[in-house]
Amino acid sequence: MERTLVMVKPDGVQRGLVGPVISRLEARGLKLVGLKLVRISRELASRHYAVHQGKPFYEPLLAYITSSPVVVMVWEGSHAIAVVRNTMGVTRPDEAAPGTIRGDYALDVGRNIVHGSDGSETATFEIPLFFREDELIAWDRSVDPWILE
Ligand code: IDP
Ligand code: MG
Repeated sequence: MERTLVMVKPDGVQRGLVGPVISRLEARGLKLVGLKLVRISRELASRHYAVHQGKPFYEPLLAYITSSPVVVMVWEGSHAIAVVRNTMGVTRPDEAAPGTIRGDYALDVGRNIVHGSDGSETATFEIPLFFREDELIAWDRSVDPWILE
C-alpha cells in the first residue's frame, strides 16, 4: 500500500472543485486517510516547493499557493502515487488528456488545480509537512475486497 499527498490548490477551492477532485479519487478506489483545509504560510510553501527554488516560476508559484486556502489530503491504495498522477494529468493543462482533472478543469500551468506527490520519496517528505501521524486514520473499508484482489 502507498500513501500520497494530494492538494486542491487555491484555484480549485475558489472554483468549487474540491468535490469533483475527491469524487474522482474515491471512485477510482483510493481510500482517504487524512483531510484538512489549510492556509499555507510562505514558510511552509517554501519547504513544500524547495525543489523549485531558483526556477523562473518559483516566486509566482509561492504567491499562488499562499493566496487562498487549500485542501490537503492523504490517499492510500496500491500504486496510489502513480494512480493519482495519472488521474491528475500532466503538469501543463494544455497538454493534459481529456478525462484527467487538469485536462477537464484547467487551462494554465500556473493555475492547474491539483498537486500530487511525484514519487515515494516525495510522498514521504510531503505528507509530514501537512499532517501529524495521529491525523492520519487507518480504517477498514467494507468494499475493499471488491476493489483490491
Ligand atoms: P507537478 O505539480 O505536476 O508535479 P512540477 O513540475 O512539480 O509539476 O511543478 C510544480 C508546480 O509549479 C506546477 O504544478 C505548477 O503549478 C507550477 N509550475 C510548474 N512549471 C511552471 C511553469 O513553467 N510556469 C508556471 N508555473 C509552473
Ligand atoms: Mg511536482
